[in-house]
Amino acid sequence: MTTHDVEIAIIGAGFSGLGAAIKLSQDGIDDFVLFDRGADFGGTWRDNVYPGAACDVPSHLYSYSFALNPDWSRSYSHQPEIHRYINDVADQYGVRDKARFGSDVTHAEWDEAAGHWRIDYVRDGQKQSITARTVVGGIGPLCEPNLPDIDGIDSFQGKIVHTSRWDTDFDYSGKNVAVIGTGASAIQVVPQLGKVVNHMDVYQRTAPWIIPRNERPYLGAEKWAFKHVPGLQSAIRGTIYSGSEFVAAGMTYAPKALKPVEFLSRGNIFRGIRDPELRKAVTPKFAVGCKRILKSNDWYPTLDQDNVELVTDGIDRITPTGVVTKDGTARDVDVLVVATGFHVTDSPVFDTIVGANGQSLAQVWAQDGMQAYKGSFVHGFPNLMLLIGPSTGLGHSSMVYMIESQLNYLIDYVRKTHARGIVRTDVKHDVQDAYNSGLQRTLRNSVWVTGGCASWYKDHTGKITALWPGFTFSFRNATRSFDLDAYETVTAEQPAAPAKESSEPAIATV
Ligand code: N01
Repeated sequence: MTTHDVEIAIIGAGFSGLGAAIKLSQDGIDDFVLFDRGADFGGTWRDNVYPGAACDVPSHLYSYSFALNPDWSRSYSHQPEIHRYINDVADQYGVRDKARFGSDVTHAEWDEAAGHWRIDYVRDGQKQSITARTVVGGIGPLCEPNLPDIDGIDSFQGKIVHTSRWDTDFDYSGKNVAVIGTGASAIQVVPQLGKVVNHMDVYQRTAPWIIPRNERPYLGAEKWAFKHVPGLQSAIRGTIYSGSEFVAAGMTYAPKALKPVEFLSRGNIFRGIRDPELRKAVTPKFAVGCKRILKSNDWYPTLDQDNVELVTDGIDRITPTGVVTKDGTARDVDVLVVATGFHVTDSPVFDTIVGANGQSLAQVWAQDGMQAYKGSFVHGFPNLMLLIGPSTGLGHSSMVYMIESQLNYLIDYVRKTHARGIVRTDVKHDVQDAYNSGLQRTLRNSVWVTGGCASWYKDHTGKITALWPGFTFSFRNATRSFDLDAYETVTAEQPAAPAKESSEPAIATV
């Protein structure tokens, strides 16, 4: 009989880790802890505090189905409100005392002899360890900042800041600033900086497609209705969800159907920029949808401001005082804002999770790329379930929907393994391979493969392994129940105490 300190250890207190904690406690599982290096719940919505940080999925869809929020103040929520919402939900469901904040998990390794995971973490400068039968990885793909490998970047003597590690104490007003990157983070921070800085150079490597953002504050009457009219919020949510699924179909099966999105974006450029040369410079050269479609009303007008210069010549190197482009032009600045995204398919976290044969996720994925079964389980890593793992990302809809789908799978995994006394679960290699081959077949004609762009959706093999192709309700169906047949299982000699088993999914709504 093996022992362990806790039944389940959750790593990460963002939307996915918190969702796991809530669903486990609702299902009567109390023997779990949740680790996070931060000070409260929120994950990426706690860490990304740059000015203008906001969600580009409408508020009513970007929330848990089991904790709808009638108090959203705007049609698209901004970071402080989402961060507050996540913490309110944690309190509402009484799971805050399960969290060990300020705990940086440095290593997690499966101990075959003991039949559990050993998790090492640092808290208050002290190294500590805990063992758990199951690990739930709610680490999130957008947590490890990607610092660009640009010659001389370490020599820069001014202020350097990554968007996801924003220094809120620093005064940016009146400064000369360079921003590297024109992705989702940059298009939000640049318009805010443009209001206060003396001058700003925006270094664009690839122009993104950007459509208008129909954001507005909700009227008092609307908020009253969200609260008091039964079903209204769910109906709005369902409408937004269904509209997004059409975009999914276009991206996956018929990229030409996305032409109207391109027209919207071209209109956005035309309205926002007067100079024909600048219009040309910001017009993308790849198929719309291949990279994330961005939403902004103030990005183009900001680039058109007199104190802003769009630089497209390509960065050659960074010097102690500024940036030199490939044409030899040097532009000195006080501040370097690095808006260059995250390590998604090459996260350093992958080095720290070690499976049954002593190999880390990074080592296992080095060969054939980032792969899991249903974005959740990886062969050779028993009793480890990833939330928002490989092939679960979206370019068009709410990740919270995908997370809730995986929470169904998690709860059914826990119920079935407990009911049968199963102590070790490892997805079959051939099942995982077949699943991923199927995904790659679905992706063949998608815009992400045919659209002519480089994106963080691809891993080092060139395959799209960060995205879920197709409709999200297919993923919901695939994760509705835990398919034990896909797994090699080991049962304890003494079956564990029976837990309730049900054919009903834990959550089922949009
Ligand atoms: O990062 P990105 P992000 N030299 O990887 C450029 C989510 N998010 O932080 O396109 C010069 O998209 C790079 O250029 P290129 C959302 O899922 C959501 O902006 O590779 N430039 C690109 O322009 C999003 O997709 C919200 O040629 C370099 C930029 O840096 C994800 O987070 C808000 C470079 C990186 O763009 C990441 O967004 C914010 C180099 N060496 C973020 N390296 C919502 O609204 C990179 N770049 C929900």
